[in-house]
Amino acid sequence: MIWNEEYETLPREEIRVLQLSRLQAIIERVYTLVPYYRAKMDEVGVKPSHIKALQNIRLLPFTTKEDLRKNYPFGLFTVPMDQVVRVHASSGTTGQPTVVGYTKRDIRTWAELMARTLTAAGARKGDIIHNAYGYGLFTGGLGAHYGAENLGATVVPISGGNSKRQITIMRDFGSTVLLSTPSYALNLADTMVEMGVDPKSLALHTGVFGAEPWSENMRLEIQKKLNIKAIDIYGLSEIIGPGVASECAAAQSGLHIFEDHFLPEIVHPETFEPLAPGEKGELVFTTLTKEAFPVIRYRTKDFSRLRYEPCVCGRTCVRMEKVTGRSDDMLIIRGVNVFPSQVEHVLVSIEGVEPHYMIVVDREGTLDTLEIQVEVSEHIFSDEVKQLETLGKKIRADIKDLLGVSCTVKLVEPKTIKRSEGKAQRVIDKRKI
Ligand code: DLL
Repeated sequence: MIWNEEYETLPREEIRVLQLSRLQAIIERVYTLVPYYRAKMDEVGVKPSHIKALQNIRLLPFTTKEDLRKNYPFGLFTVPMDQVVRVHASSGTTGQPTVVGYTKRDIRTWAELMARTLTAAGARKGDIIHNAYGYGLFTGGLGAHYGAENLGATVVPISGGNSKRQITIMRDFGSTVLLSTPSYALNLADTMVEMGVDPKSLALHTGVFGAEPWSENMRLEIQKKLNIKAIDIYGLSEIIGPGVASECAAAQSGLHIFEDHFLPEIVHPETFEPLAPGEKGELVFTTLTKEAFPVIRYRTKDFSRLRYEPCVCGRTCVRMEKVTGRSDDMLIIRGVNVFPSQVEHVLVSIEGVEPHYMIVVDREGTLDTLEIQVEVSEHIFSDEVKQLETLGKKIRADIKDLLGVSCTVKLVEPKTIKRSEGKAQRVIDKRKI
C-alpha cells in the first residue's frame, strides 16, 4: 500500500519539474529572508534567478553543521518566532546543539512524511504502534508519533528506557509495530529472553528502525530474534527528522527518498564535486517545502549512493542505499578506513558471537591499536577455553580478511557490554581523549 499514491508514484520527469519550481521558490525565500544565506550567496555571486535548471543547484554554497552553530539558536529561521510552533535540537557529541524549528504547516508535512514511511514499512490503521524512540528534544519520538496518529494507528508513546516495562506493555497492549533504534530493539529482545517472554507469543509483525547505522547482518539477527520484518528508515534533524527516506516492505532494499520534499545529491567527500548516479559519496539534501527552517545543500556526512531503477513496490522516488557510516565515525587505523558498521557486519555473521560489541582504538608509540570487545553466547562462554580461543582467532582472521586491518579480540561474558536505550555508543577512541 502507498500512503500518497499521487506524489509517491509521480513519473520521474514530473518529479523533476516539481522539484525545480520548489527549488526556485525556496532559494528566493532564503535569499530574501535570511541575511546569512544572502551573504553566502553574494560571496560566490549567485542570485536566485541563476537557478534555471535542477543542476544549477551546484552553483549554491553548501550548508554545514558549523553554519547552524554560528546562527545558534534561531538565526536561520525564515519566519518570526510567533509562527514557530515547535523546536527540536540534536544534542551533538561535540559543541553546541543544533536547533531546528517548525511551523504548523511543517508539522503537517512531517506527519504526512512519517505516515508515508510507516505505510511503506507495512504499518496500517488498526496497528498498535509501540513508539520507543526518545520523546523530547530528539526528533525521533514526536516525529514518529504524529505520523502514526496521522496514519490512524494507535500510538503507545512509551519513549526509550525501562525495558522490562516496555515488554510488559507490549504483551498486554498487543503491540504490532515496534519503533526504536536497532540497538535498542536488540536490547528489548534480550530482555524478553530474561523475562521468559517468547517473542513469537507477541503480536509484533514489523519493526521500523533508524537513527543509527546498522548492518544487513544486524537486520537478519533482529528479524530472527523478534520474529518480525525489520525496516530501515532514515532522517536527520536538520532536514526534518525521521521521514526523509524509508525502505518499503516489498523490497527491503534501498530507502525511498521523498523527493517532492527533499532534493538529494551525492558529492565526493573531499572535493565536494557532484558524483554520477550510482557512485558512493556524501549525501547532501536541500529541503524543498519547509517553511520555518529551509536548508540549502546540507552536508549530512553520511555515506550512501542513489539508485534510480524502478522498485517492485511501485514508488518512483529514488532509493538511497542503506547508510553504512558517517565520515566523522570513520576510524582510520594504521591508514585503513574502518566503519563500525563493517565490524558489526563481520561479528554478527559469526556463530557464537552476540551482537553486542565495543571498538577500542588506542595508540602505542606511533602505532594505532584496534581492540574488539565482543560478547559470546552463554553456552560458549561456559565451555572449554579451547573453543574460546578458536572463536577469537576466527574473528581476528575475518576482520583482517574483510577489512584489511589486524586487531586484538577480547571475548567478554554475556551481558557485560553496556546496552543501548537509544543511539548506541560503539567506539572508544582513546587517541582523541
Ligand atoms: O536520528 C532522526 C531519526 C529518528 C531517523 C528516528 C530515523 C529514526 P539526528 O539525531 O539528527 O536525527 O541524527 C541524524 O543519524 O545523519 C545519520 O548519521 C544517522 N541516521 C539516521 N537514520 C539512520 C539510518 C535522527 N537509518 C543522523 N541508518 C544521520 C544510518 C542513520 N544512520
